[in-house]
Amino acid sequence: WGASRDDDLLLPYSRARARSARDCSRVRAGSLDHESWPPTPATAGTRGPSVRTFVSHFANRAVPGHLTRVAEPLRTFSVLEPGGSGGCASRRRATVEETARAAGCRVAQNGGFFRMSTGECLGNVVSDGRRVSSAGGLQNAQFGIRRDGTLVTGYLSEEEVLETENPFVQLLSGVVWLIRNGSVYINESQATECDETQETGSFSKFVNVMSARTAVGHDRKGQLVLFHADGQTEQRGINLWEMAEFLLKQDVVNAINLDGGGSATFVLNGSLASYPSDHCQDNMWRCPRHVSTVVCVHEP
Ligand code: M6P
Repeated sequence: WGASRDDDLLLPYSRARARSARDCSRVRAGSLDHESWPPTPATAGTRGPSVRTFVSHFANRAVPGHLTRVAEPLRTFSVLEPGGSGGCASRRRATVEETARAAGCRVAQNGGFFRMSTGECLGNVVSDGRRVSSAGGLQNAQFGIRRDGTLVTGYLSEEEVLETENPFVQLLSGVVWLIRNGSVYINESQATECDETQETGSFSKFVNVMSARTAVGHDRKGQLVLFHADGQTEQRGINLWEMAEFLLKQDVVNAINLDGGGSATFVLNGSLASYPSDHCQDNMWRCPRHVSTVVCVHEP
């Protein structure tokens, strides 16, 4: 997006100011709407991630995917830069397999949005305590973990992202806060989020089109939840409403939509375990896209 956007800052942010649809101004200071879920004490015998493979029906279409729950996300969940540390600064793009193998992830999926043309990481990225990309207060759905294990979902001003008392140790940005406090929050997201972070088309198309999808959130037990569904934009897969309904049935309380389409990739123990829709150079085959950040579940 254009650099001139930086000039129309809301300083200081005033809640009284009506926000227009597709508001892509940046909010530096103050407090934006988000939900905080207190850390759940580790239970004895908690093991690694539980991965469920599904083929579920969405309006009579059979769609395959995975649902992963992580009991101790503070110790076992990381947001990774593409190809490892320094990847955002150098606008690197890597397959999820490359990034996940190097980091020893048991489960990994593609994460945040990026500029397809430049590889630029979009939005906030805090990876193992290092802040490597900034949304600058752009209103898009965020998901993060604070140092004490608090799970945070929703909108954050720049000031809130930089807070030092209980800082974010992991943070990434999506587009559309799918579920807020147990209710679908798509209409509200569509009215208030910046849609320049996605390149699928109009905001309405982005929400409603059938495609491969991924999401991150947490359930009522405080477990981190990763969702992935295979698809192909306009041909196979699910829309954001269907993903949100599925997650609600899985007891998910807060969740945000991450990058989908040809970027949607699920990797289990370093190997591709999804059917990506991106085409290889030879159009007959499908290849996992070189993407930006990765969400990774690893050993403590
Ligand atoms: C490009 C190619 C295709 C891909 C299409 C849609 O044309 O990369 O292989 O299928 O984009 O990609 P997406 O679903 O991510 O928008």
